[in-house]
Amino acid sequence: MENQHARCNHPQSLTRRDLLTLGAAGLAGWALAPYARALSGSPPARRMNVLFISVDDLNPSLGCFGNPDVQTPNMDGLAARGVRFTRAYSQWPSCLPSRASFLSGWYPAKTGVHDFSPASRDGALKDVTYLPQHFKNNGYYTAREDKIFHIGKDDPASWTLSEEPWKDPESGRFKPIWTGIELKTLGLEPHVLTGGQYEVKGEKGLYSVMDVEDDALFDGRTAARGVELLEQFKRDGTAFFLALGFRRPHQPWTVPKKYFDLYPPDKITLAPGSTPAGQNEQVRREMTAHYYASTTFIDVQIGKVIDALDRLGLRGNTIVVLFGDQGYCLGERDNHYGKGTLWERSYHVPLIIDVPGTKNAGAACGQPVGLIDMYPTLNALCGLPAPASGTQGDSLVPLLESPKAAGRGYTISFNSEGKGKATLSRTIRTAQYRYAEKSDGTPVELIDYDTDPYERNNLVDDPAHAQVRAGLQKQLRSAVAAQL
Ligand SMILES: [Ca+2]
Repeated sequence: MENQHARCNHPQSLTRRDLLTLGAAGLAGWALAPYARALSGSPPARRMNVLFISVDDLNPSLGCFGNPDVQTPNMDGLAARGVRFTRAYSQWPSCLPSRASFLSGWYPAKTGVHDFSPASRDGALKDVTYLPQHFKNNGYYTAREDKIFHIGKDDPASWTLSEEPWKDPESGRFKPIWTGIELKTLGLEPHVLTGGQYEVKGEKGLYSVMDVEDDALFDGRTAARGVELLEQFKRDGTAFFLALGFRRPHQPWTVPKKYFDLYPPDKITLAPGSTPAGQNEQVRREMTAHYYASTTFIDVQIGKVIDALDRLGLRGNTIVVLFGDQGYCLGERDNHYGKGTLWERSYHVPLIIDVPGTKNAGAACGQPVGLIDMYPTLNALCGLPAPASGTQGDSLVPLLESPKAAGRGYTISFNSEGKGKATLSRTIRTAQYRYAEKSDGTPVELIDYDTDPYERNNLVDDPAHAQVRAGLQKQLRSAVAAQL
């Protein structure tokens, strides 16, 4: 395990006994994995399945990404068997534009999806081949459980099977239900032990401490249904692309009591140097605790699905991809909560790719990558051709094979410049820096993450960094121009 420690950016997370146990078990099992050719550059000897796990608003506050306070043994175990990307970014810091981007393989500048309004085939997306659709076109059984495009937004052409976690008892049909009315729809309001509302800078919402089992809630249902489908795929010998869309830790933070009990607010570590002025420290502690409780709840659901993969003997020919659709701020900068900015914690996401038979189990890759890179990566791993509508990201296979390789060297992301405005601000992230500017070229900020992980010091007008700024500006503008 020494090599794993050497490769890990956050050694404290790998000292945990559960991770070591899982990692050792994974490595021992994999030495004999027969389907290890997916990384070789040639089509795999046997068709690889895909388990595509999307977790709403999941930031990298996970054990395996260096936060020892958060209990995520199942995601840590996945990371111990795969490669985790420690500088992965969404292409937009909110749900639908981010999802439209990674599902189409196009940057938001090309998708035209910049708010919640568009449907899956609006505008430029009319004839796009979405990622699951591409797998379906190539003979895969593609299945969706819950939030992949968005709640109430779907693309029927993408799926063999498309399911919500709730059926209308009168019509017997699936109906998409907003998270805010989950408890009412499921008749679970009497099971709220306690709860509360909060309103802080950037975010408002609520939490509910529940006296129910996991499966009573949508995410528990999604995991259970995922397990059923894996059993069906195994029984029928079906090549599958199974997409599970978990809703939490997106708020409201409604999870069973046992998860809240893991995180007493007075034990929470707040971001070092975060400014306490103007915000109640107790509220900040509680919000962080509730976010962590929701993260652990999801970790347990993911564990159920991954355990099923192992139990059914599907692990050896199933690629597992796990990611957050964008990040989530917990007051680290300017007391801001939620998402919607191009600040680091608003769009930095965990990304773990577990390819059976990899020689790099447990490795960390620190090269900047984007969710947009998932589509060409899965194509390459499964031996599929490029889709007719093309993809704008880059395959991560070279980084999966050599996590210390150079890679593209940057990731670019976009955000709206205001409600109703068509113009987009943009940012470029390298391993060390992030530079952002407005659509008219006005520089906004330059952060050096080697010395300033919490973005306290904007260097955009610092004469000593003028050359760095000019280089990043040129790189950003060239990359943006190439997409249009
Ligand atoms: Ca989201």
